This record gives sequence, C-alpha cells and structure tokens, in this order.
Amino acid sequence: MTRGEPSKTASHAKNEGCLTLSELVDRAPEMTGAERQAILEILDKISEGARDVARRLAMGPLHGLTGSSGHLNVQGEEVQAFDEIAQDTFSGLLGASGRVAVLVSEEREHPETFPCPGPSFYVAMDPLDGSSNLAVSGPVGSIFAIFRGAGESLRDPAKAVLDSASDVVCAVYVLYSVATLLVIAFRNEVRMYALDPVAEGFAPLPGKVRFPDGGGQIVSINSANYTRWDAGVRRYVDALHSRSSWSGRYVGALVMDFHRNLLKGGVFLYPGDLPKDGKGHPEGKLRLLFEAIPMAFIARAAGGLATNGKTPILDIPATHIHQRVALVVGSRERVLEYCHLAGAPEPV
Ligand code: P6P
Repeated sequence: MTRGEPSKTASHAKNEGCLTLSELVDRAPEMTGAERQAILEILDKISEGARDVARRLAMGPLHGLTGSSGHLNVQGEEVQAFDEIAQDTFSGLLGASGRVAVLVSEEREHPETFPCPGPSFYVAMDPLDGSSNLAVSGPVGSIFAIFRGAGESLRDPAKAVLDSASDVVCAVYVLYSVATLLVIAFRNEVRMYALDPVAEGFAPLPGKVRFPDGGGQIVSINSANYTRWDAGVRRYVDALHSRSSWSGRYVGALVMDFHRNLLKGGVFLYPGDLPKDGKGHPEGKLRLLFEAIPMAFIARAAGGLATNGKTPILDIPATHIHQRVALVVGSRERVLEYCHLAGAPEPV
C-alpha cells in the first residue's frame, strides 16, 4: 500500500478536486509536521487493513465465515467470526505502526498499549460494525476515532483515552458494500476514497463530502422499538407519519445508514429504549467512543449535527470506554427538526 498515493488507475486522481491522503493530511488544521506524519502513517495502516478485510469479506461465504464465532463480547453480544478477523487485522497493523500508543475497541474489554518513540495518538475503533448483516451479505463497516495522545505516562491507558476523548483529530469509517469506501474527516473537511480491487489501493474521489442543501428527507430508525421510546421520540415519529415528504431507510448497520444519509441527506436515530422482555438500553445502544463520537465528528465536518437528545455528542463526557449513548446524527435540518418535534435542546 503506497503512502496515500492513488492507485495505478489514478486517472481520476488527476481530476480537479482529488486529494491523495498526503495532500489531505497536509491541509488538516492544528497539527505539527511530526503529528501530520504520524496521522498519515495511521491512515495508511487503516487503509491497508480495510483492503485486507474487504478481500476476506468477499471470500466469507466460500470460507464459511459469515456466522457467529460462538462466544460473546464484552457487550454481551454474539461475536461474528469476522468481528475477530477485523479486530486482529486492525489491531495488528495499528499496533505495529509505532504511532498508536493506546487502542480501545468495541471487541476488547481492556485497552491495548503499544510502544511509540515519537508523536503518537490514541485510537478507538469498532472493527466491524453491523456484522450481523454478514449472514445475508449485507453492508458492514469499520469505524475509527483518532485522539491526540496527551503524552502522559500510561499507568491508566483507559483514563488516558477518556481524558482525550474531547480532542478528536481525525475520524474515519470504511464501508464494505457494493464498493469499499474509505471516508476520512478532519475538522475542516471530509474526503472519500474508493478501493480499486485490481490495483489493491484506495483512489481519491473528487470533491469535499457534505450533506446536501436542504438536508434531505431520509429517516433511519428501528420502528420495532416504538413502544419503548420516550414520549418525545414517539411524538417525532408520529409527526413524520402525518406527512408524505420523507422516506424510511434502515439496514441495521450504522455505517451504511449514516453514509447514505450523508450523501442523500437525512438523519439516523437510535434513541434510548425502555427495557422489555429483558432487552433494551435506556441509556442508548450505540457506543460513545467507537460509534457516536467518530460519526458525530464526521457529521460536523460535513455540515451536520449530532446529539444524544440532551447534549451534543462531542460535548458528552466520556466516563467509561464502553459507555453507551443515544444517537441522533445527520444533516443540520433533520437533526434540528427532530429536536423541535421531540422537545429536545438544539445541539448547536
Ligand atoms: P438494531 C449494529 O449492531 C449496530 O451497533 C449499528 O451498526 C446499527 O445501527 C444498530 O446496532 C442496529 O441495532 O437494534 O436496530 O438491530
């Protein structure tokens, strides 16, 4: 994997508006030269891991790898075989980079620490988001938040990550779908790269990625939870059903739902749901570090908003590495519309 250079099919990389990884990192704000080099090396490793995971996903059905691994993760959720494959792939690459001092993962109870001689960062990842979709060859994703390491001694790596969670430098997701896409956000912009399976590298796609004007009309929410939502959420959903100007799209993989809503305009919601039959997450199902913060950072960089219904996601104090939150994330217009109808404070 060459360092951020476009693949051999780089014809479109010469078009107006394409940035290699190096060019994107060079124009990211608020970083020293040494930090830029470190971030670029981390992004190279994420790209390499995404390429490897994509290749293995394509062979999953032939290798009998679309099902469960037979054990539960720290979240008490059934681990898919590919959760472990993705975990090991990204942990191995990021750990060997010499640029990641601490790695926390949805799939591991405790942080992993690695020796880093120079500028280093902390990474929080969901190595394979939505992996239950694999049984039906549905879309899945990988999600990363990269925090500026405070450089203090790592006597308590979990605390080091929690203390840095408000200092997101970069957020990334990989979408494994009809194409494999790499979406990278710094504070000032979001850029997209597509895997060229022949050249085995990611090539830049032209232009910045932003929510469309008007904010779109797509709403992504699991309506099966309707009876378990609070009155504000039900009021919002009821109001939607009294109009025809919206459409529902929900595939059970945050990365896919978020990505579609980013390009076409819309909002994704996973509110807290009251327990029923022993199930439910009153505080919300999704994880703050591994899902909500990276997606909120990307949404903000693309002109959108993200809240848990009370507080902007990026302002929520991180108190536990597996902390869960409610999540409403999408275009500014659709998130504000939710807040107005549900009686929630605006996350602005
Ligand atoms: P439900 C996948 O397990 C995930 O964490 C997100 O990717 C997805 O948006 C959500 O959970 C789906 O949850 O309860 O609707 O199946």
